[in-house]
Amino acid sequence: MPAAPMYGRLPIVKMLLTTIALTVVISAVMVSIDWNGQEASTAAPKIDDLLNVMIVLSSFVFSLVMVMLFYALYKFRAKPGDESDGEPIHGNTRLEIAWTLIPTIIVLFGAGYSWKVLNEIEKPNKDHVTVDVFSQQYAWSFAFPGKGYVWKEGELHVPVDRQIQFKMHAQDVIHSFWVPEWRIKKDNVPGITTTAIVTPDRVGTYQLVCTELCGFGHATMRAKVVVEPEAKWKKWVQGLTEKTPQPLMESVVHDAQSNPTALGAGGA
Ligand SMILES: [Cu+2]
Repeated sequence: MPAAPMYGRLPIVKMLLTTIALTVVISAVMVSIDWNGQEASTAAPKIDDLLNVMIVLSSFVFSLVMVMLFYALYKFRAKPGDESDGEPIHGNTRLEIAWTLIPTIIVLFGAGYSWKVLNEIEKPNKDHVTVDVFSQQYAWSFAFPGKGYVWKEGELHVPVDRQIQFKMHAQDVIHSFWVPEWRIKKDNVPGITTTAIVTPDRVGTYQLVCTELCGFGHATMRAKVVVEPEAKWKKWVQGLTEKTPQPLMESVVHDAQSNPTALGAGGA
């Protein structure tokens, strides 16, 4: 190693083993924590796996930095009575190559893996149900275009094990659609249609949360979500009598005109 002679050779093997041991301990603790709660869509386990892999990689980087930091603090500490300045060090080519190459590999791996997961979870299915989502300060409402645009405010029902394509229409400011158990989050942007693709795979009652700070009432901008067997869902939709109000229908038409090919699932 072309460092100044006083530093001698670094105990690379020992440092690496310590780093790996620390990575194992930190990863075990961090992965054992249930960060995201119940999984209730086909996307959820894939997203949680991705998160766990990123936690392990982050634990490795953190451990490596900590081991090198504490080694340097201990090994190169000033001797008692030493008032001199530290030696000027020019650089270390091998170290610089390592700290460029390792993060590059980790980031590229993360990007590739995320791309793969995103492709899988956003793959459109021909046999899907379309639901229009309307967001405005501070309420959610829903329309079912396949069922004559019947409309419901504050409560969303969807069939289990069917792909749902949510077409989002913000009426005023940017809101964001999030059902934590489904994991998927999608911005609702005034003037364009954004799409979220979700396949709920667990029957139950959940909560839709606005996850974009949208004004004073943001924290209360919630809606009830019910995932139920398809026959039950069909009955619920048939029971809806209200048609989508005109201003909301206009936003559907307007969004489609200003954005003729609705943004794909990969959009905003
Ligand atoms: Cu909102």
